[in-house]
Amino acid sequence: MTSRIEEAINVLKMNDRGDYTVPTNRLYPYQWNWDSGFTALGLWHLDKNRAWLELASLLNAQWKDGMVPHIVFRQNDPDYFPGPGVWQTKTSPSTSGHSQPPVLASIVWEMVQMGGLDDINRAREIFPDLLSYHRWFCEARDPKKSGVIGIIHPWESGRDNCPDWDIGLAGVDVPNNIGEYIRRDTVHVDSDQRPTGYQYDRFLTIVNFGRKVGWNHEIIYNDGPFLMADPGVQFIFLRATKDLLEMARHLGQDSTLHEIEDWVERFEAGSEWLWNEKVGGYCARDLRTGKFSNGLTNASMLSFYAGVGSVEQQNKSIDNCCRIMKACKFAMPSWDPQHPGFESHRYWRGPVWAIMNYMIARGLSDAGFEDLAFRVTSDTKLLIEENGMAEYFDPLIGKGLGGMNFSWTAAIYLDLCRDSLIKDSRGIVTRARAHGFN
Ligand code: 9WN
Repeated sequence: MTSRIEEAINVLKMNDRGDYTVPTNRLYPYQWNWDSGFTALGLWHLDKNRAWLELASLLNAQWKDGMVPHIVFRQNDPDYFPGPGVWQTKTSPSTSGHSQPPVLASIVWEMVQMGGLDDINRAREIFPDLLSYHRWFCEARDPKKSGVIGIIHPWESGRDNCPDWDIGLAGVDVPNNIGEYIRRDTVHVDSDQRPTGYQYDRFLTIVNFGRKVGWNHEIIYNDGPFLMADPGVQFIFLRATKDLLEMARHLGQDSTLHEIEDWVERFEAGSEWLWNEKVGGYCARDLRTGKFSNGLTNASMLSFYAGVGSVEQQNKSIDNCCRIMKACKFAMPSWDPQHPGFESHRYWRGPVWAIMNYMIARGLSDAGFEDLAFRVTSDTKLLIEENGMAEYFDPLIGKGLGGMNFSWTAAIYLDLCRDSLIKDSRGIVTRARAHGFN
């Protein structure tokens, strides 16, 4: 029987497309932004060059204004909808028109901390690209300098159909002529594990708006159909900015320090706007109406990862974290299981995601909640060991859901097992070589 470690290595090899990795075959046949970030972390344990190549190929698709798009289309693949013909960004390579949670700087900093001189040199090469990516977020996603990032599409959150977006999506007017389109995702995965038709109509309406205004992000931010603050993107961005600052110091990028320090201060202060006292945690909020989403998610639990919150706020979040963990066999569900709208198997409305758990556990551990961090990490390992490299997992029964042979699940598993990878005298993972990594 192949071990889960061997299976994880094999999954990364199967999904390898040369200089980038697809999330999984057929369901997601392109390169996704935060998927590539986490995948690079897993690859780093197997083949450092290949890991840096993963990031370089993603940054190769960076827009002139600094945005790193959420999907890079290197060919037209009928297995995925909506493809390049719908987005029409007129970029080379062809991409989608908005971004995704900016985990890149945190991943790079992690690789530098684990690595040696070569990793420092690689990080130095891409540092300017990471800096301009963060600058883009500050300018295009917080033009009023409020310290709150606004996302213009639920896809930008990476948590596509979370109940967080229900209030924002309710305000999206779907034109009668939205037209017939054929979804491809439900050909590959059971429709009860995927977003609904109601949500897809609205997802496409927002994309159509972006296309019509030539992906001008000033217009999209001011007049687009959807603008919400997301604790996920807010906290991931804040943590990544702190990591970028550490990296800037480490690499001697002194001229950038003031600018990055200002961003840290601005987004730490702005995060307060997401605190929902009624719920006792950080929640999504509509930027135009100020209306809160009233449930907690796995993104709410990233406040520790970003290092925000007073002692009182932290205590309230921890109480909720413990309550939610008690209600589930496996931490951390993507929506509060004791709240209406929880669906244990539908995408971001209940299931557990290994990448979210990776960040949550880091944050809890950084804040000194080691026992809770341990629970999140050991649940992640157990889920994968019992169910394989699934895209996401049912928090009540553990069943693997969505796409199988999933790159970021494999990558997180390898990172969790980093101390048990058997290496040869040159430090190369023995099983990885058999799969063509070196
Ligand atoms: C839309 C690739 C991506 C992830 C997202 C996840 C899902 C796409 C989709 O798959 O989104 O971007 O078509 O469902 O929600 O987080 O990056 O794995």
